[in-house]
Amino acid sequence: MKVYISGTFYEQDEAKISVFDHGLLYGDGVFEGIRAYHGRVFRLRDHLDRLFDSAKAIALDIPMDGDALMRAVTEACKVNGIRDGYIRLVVTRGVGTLGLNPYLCKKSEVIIIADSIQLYPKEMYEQGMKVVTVGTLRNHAEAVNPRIKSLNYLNNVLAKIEAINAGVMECIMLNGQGQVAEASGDNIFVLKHGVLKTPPVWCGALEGITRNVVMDLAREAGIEVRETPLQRYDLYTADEMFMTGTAAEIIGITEVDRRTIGADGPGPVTRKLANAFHALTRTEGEPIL
Ligand code: PXG
Repeated sequence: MKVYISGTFYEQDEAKISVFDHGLLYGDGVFEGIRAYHGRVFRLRDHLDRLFDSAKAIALDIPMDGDALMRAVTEACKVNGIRDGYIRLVVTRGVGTLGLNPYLCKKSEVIIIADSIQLYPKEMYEQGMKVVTVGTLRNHAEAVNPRIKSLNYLNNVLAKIEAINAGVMECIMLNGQGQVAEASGDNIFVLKHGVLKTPPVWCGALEGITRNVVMDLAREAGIEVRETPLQRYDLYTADEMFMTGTAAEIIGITEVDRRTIGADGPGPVTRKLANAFHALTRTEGEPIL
C-alpha cells in the first residue's frame, strides 16, 4: 500500500509523521472517512466541504484547495488499485513545540490512506444490531463541538469502551440535557408512526454525509422527515431504528438497552432506504480515472 503525505506517495512502512506533530501530541487535527464504490468516490465534494469546515472551526489552514485535494484522493485510490474501499483523509496541525500553541506549528500535514474496508458482519445487517445507551455524554457544543470531525475522538472512544464492555458493538450517546445525540461513529434515526426522525446537529450530532443522503432518499420516497430532539423514550418506543455512517452505511437496530425495537429484524422502511442507498452508490461519485 502507498500512503500520500503532503504531496508524495510513500510505501506503507516509510509513511511516517513526526512525534512532534500536534496531531499526535494533542489530537489537534481533522479527518474524514470516505468510501469508494465501483470505481467512484462517493460524495467526495461533501466530505471535503465538511473537512474544510472542521479545519476552519479549529483555525487550521489546509495547504491545498478543494480541487487539489479531490485529485489527491482519487489518485491515492488509483495508485493502490482501490475501486471499492475506504479512504482516510487526515490533516494534522503539523510539527510544533511541546506546548499547546498551534500557531507555533509551521505546516499542517495532509495524509491520505486508501485501503479496503472492514465491515460489520453480514448477519448484523440481516438481523439488526444491539446497542446500549451509555453514561459518557456527547461533548457540549461549546467544548469541542461534535460538528467538528477532529482527531480528538476520546469522547467517542470512551463511549465505545462502555458499549464493548456491555457486550455490544455500538452505543447511543446522550447530550448534557439527556437528549439523544448520536452513536459513537454513526448517526441515529427512528421511525415512529411513519415519520422518520433524527436529532438536529445542535443536539450533539455530526452532520453525517450518509445522514443527509438518507434524509434526501426518504423525502424522495414520500416519507416525512423531521430533525427533532429525541429522548431515550423515543428510542424505546420506536417502530424502527437504524444508524447511518460511511462505514456502516445503513444498519438496523433491533435492541436498545435490552429492549426489543420493532418486530423481527430491521423494519421495512429501514430495508427500503438501505436498498435506495445501495442503488445510489452504484450511480454516483467522483470517478477514479
Ligand atoms: N457521527 C460520528 C461521530 C462519526 O464519526 C458519523 C456520525 C457518520 O458520518 P458520515 O459522514 O460517515 O455519514 C461519523 C463518521 C471509523 C469511521 O473508521 C467512522 C466514521 C466514518 C467512517 C469510518 O470508525 N464516522
